[in-house]
Amino acid sequence: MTLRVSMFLSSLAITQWVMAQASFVTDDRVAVFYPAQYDASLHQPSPIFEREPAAINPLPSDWQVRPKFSEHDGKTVATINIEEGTDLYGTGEVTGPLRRNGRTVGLWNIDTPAYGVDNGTHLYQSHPWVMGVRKDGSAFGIIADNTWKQSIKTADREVTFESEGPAFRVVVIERNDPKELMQALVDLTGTMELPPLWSLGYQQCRFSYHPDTRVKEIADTLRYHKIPTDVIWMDIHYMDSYKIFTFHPQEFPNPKELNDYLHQKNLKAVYMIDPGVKVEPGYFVDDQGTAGDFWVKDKDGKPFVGNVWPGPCHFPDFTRPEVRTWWATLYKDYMATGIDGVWNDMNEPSVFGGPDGTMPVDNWHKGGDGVAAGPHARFHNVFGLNMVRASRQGLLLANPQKRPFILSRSNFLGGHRYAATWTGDNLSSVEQMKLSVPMTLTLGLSGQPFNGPDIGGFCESATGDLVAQWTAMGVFFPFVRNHTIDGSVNQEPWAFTPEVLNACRTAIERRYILMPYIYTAFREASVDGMPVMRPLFMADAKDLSLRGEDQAFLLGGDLMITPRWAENVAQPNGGTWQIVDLSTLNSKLSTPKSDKYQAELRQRPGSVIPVANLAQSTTEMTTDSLTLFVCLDAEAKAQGQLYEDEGDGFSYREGNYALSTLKASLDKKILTVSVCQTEGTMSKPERSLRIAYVKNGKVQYSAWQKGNQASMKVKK
Ligand code: NBV
Repeated sequence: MTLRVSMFLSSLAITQWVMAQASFVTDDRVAVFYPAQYDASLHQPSPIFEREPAAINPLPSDWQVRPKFSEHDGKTVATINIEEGTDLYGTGEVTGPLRRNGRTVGLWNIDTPAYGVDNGTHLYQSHPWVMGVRKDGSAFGIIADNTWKQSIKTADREVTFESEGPAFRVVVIERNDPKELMQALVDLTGTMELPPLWSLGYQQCRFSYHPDTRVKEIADTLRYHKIPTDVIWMDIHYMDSYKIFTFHPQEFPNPKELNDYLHQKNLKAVYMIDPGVKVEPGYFVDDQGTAGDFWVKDKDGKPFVGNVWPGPCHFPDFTRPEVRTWWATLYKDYMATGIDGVWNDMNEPSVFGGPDGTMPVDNWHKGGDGVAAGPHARFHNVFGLNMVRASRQGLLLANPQKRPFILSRSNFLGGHRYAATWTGDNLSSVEQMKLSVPMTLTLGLSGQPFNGPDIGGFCESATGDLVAQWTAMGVFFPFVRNHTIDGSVNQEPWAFTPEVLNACRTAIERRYILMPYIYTAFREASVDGMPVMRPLFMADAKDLSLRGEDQAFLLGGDLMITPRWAENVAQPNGGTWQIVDLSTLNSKLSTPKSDKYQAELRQRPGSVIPVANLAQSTTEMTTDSLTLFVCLDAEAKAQGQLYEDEGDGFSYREGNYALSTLKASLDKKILTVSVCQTEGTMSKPERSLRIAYVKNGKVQYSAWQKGNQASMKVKK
């Protein structure tokens, strides 16, 4: 049967479900459970799913993970019993440890500046998703398909979703291991589209670099100090009176000239756009929105007005397709100034002085395209998601040949399809630096692979020591941006001591030389849903000693990163992961032999990691010369992958890419590595290759060799 469940429900009388809970299972081990009082019009079409789970078969009697639905104290509840010894993960953007057993998380997106280590249970975005990994390594995922205000409680034997909204359905996915589970999740929610390569580089930000001469000075200083960088960010001060889609007439009189200046230095420019539109007759965005009647309404049907940076603001009703289309058109002239990417902030939405710092729940949204009109209570948690959906449409309209890059503070499960994210207004403290590891890992396990914290910390002033420590580790996160609040001390790598500057440069250089490997990990995320940054337990889901490790982590599948401050980290079995000393790579690298900040890198036995020569930006990076780091397994073999394409644009969709298998084997002391293109039509010029054979903490290099194969005689 190929009918969608939503069609099923709308065609059958709701009373059919009153007596019994309905459940379906698809033939790919996805079960959908409906409570008796389920009303599809209050939930569907779901923003979570790109592909609605299809109803195919009745639920098998041995299906284990089943919700029980109930109602009490005016709340709708789904309770799911879980097997003893199950480790729980996910639950979205939260502080606290990676292992989520015994936690309560509120799902109601709010602006939470300077959140603390212990109170980050209720932040800027919501992911009604819990991942369970049983003792035997098998995994399941639970989605509460519900945008209304709710909470997740995770006890050792029970997961509870408790909502203030109407009865909601629950989707359960069963898989053999966590990796398969992540794949199954994106099979339903859609994958993140491949981001532009430049967005994987180092990014420099503050609230705010202004005027434009200060931005140029930052660009010049980055290049002067030879800190590889791809992006400089423009925060709210670039605007005229905080009016979105405008530029400050004195401070940013010629954005095109500024952006050209940055581009000449191989830097990209990302600018902020908030959702609040200043109420001001004569301001083109406000005039257009009012003429189109595009605003969110208050309970009396009048355009809602709330205060944000510009003062009183209107808010576009992004639930409406015609509003999204209008919003998209605003980006055309704006992006034509040479803006490369967009930063959507304050989109919980944050409303100064509003209830919970947002809009009243009885504000009204009109919906459309099958989405019924409804109160803000229903659409609050997806305000950010719908905004970035519209922004993405706008970036594509403005530049159809470029991959959109949007960073969003607020979002919802499934919103990774539209935007990357960061973890909002953290603090410049050692605790928060350490916390940024489980936070980033948890967001990755919650379906958002492209995320990271403000490196150095946002609120308050950082010390040089903190910036060096955080950068040394943060360069191995998916999103790498140094950012700080208005009024704090300067936080650029050179703002402290030569030691801090050198440590930051070394760390950032390590990211840039690893870029072919990192880009390959992003490509995997965009195809298979595997997080770019992964918990150690993903190396071996059956090894219970790895389940709680949240200091050390994996970048892709083959590199284990241990921050310098980490203590007693767990080690995966299956052979010794070999220490990789990148300082030996290239005499031009400034990587010092010893430095008290750099993280320890270990390579998985049986892997090949492609490494590029150092470049100052991804624009200058090339894969024509590659060093292949080889760590052999017990059978003296190793394998890896390399993904290459144009780094931007969509020609890869037509096959213009090269996916290669890197294969290594040792035979009679001769180590041979080959690069064999297995997919894609992009032809690579003849390369220069060399092998870096990693063993016992040492690296032996071969000579550079032309072609797709290199070999060397290895010393004992
Ligand atoms: O636009 C200013 C800031 C921004 O720098 C930060 O990253 C956001 O999370 N924004 C919040 C507004 C309020 C900051 C106090």
